[in-house]
Amino acid sequence: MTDTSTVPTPAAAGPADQPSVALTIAGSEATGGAGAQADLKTFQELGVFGSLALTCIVSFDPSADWGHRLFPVPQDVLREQLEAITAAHALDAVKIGMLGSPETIATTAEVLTALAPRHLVLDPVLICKGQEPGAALDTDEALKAKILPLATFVTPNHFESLSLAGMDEISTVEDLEEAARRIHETSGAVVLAKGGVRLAGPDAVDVFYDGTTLEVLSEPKVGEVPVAGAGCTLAAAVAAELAKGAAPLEAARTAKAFVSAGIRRRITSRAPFDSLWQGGSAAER
Ligand code: PXL
Repeated sequence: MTDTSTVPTPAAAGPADQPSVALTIAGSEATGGAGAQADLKTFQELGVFGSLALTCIVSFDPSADWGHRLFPVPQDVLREQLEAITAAHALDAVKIGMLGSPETIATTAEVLTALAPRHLVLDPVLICKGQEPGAALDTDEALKAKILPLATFVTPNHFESLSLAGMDEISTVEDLEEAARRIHETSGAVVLAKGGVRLAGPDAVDVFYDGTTLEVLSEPKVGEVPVAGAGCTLAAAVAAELAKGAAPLEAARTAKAFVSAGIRRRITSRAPFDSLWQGGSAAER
């Protein structure tokens, strides 16, 4: 028999030792590159306890140019998930990814209005490849009308910035700064507008604007092709950092570095796109 009398008893884990808790309201992307899978992996890597309310299930179609097949989660099932999560946890931050339909947006907006989380990070996923354009337009309008006003932090990509800022072109850093200003003015949220690989030049440039501070965040581009999961991971990393108590600009900087490492360590697959790896940052340490 092993003598355990000399083994110190570990201190009981008290509330002070607990990780911060974040929720993502997002869709599943089955291959694991984007969506809820990316969000939960990001929360875990950044030391935050993650919970998930699933909105839809996306299965790419390998025989149709990897277009999206989207199966929505029924509204009562989404509502039940949110009921369970909010009953169990005091949430330090909420991240919103793909909602996918005006109905899901309405349900989510209703629950979040009542919850009023301190940090609500919105990745305004406007267009999903393979979605019927008419339906996508309705979804975009609903997102702008019902979710954007609730957001405290929003992370639009190039296409989403054009739409949210009402601009025809964003081709320079100055354009992206203008977009960030406009989106802040209409939403009141802190904005991290992503240039990604869409702006010419050697660097992937994002613009942070909180109504006072305007900062251009820059990291060397890793290739010129977008990597799956970068947008989801960036917003999830911002939410994780805010949940831990970081200031918004600090959260944006940490998230950008986390995404850049994940892109450097991306994985290839038989799909025609690479996927960010959330373990990249830890692997480079
Ligand atoms: O990257 C945007 C995104 C978000 N959420 C889900 C997705 C995708 C893109 O494929 O499938 C579920």
